[in-house]
Amino acid sequence: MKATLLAVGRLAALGLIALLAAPAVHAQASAAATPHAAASAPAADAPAEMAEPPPRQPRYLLRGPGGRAVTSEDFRGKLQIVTFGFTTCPDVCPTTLVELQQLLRALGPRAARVQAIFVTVDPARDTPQVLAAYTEAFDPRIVGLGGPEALVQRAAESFGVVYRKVQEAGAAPGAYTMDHSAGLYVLGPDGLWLGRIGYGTPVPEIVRRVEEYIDAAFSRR
Ligand SMILES: [Cu+2]
Repeated sequence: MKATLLAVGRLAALGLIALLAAPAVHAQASAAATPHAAASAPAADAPAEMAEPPPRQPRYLLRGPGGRAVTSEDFRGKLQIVTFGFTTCPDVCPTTLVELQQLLRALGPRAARVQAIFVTVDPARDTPQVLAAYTEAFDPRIVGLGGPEALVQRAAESFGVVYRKVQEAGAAPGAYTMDHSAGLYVLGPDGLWLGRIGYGTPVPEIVRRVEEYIDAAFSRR
């Protein structure tokens, strides 16, 4: 075991040396281009990370079941697990909602600590009734929120979520689909941003992360 680790260590060291040596060779070949490449290489990761800066406190005012107004303040004291999508989404949204369903089941009684929220980015078609029927089919504890387009747009911006209508030329007015940011956005019981769980995260990992958030938020109460 130790010998293996040592061997791996040596290999890693050799790899590191090779990496360190490589830019030197480049520097000799093209002195002008290398400082540029060296400067942009570490920075290349940064903009991707910064593309969706986590807002400190996402806020929304939307329409919930029955058309009543629902705001980000209404779930104070609970962890909010929010996802954006639309009910006629062929794959990403149904997958995400099945994950929410499995998360709520796995949490058992601790599910009372969280509020799962599905925000439609297609409020024209996803009326409160359509939304309620959709979310209830996965788990009655998932609340569907929508509302006038302007409010949905503002809510999405608040979370750093982007979406757009995709319609083929010549298609009927109602024949369109939506592109949208996927994943679960987690807010603490104080409404502050806690993190994002990326789309495709295995359910056990989602459960583990949410349990960590619950522990951190409620252990000292
Ligand atoms: Cu979707």
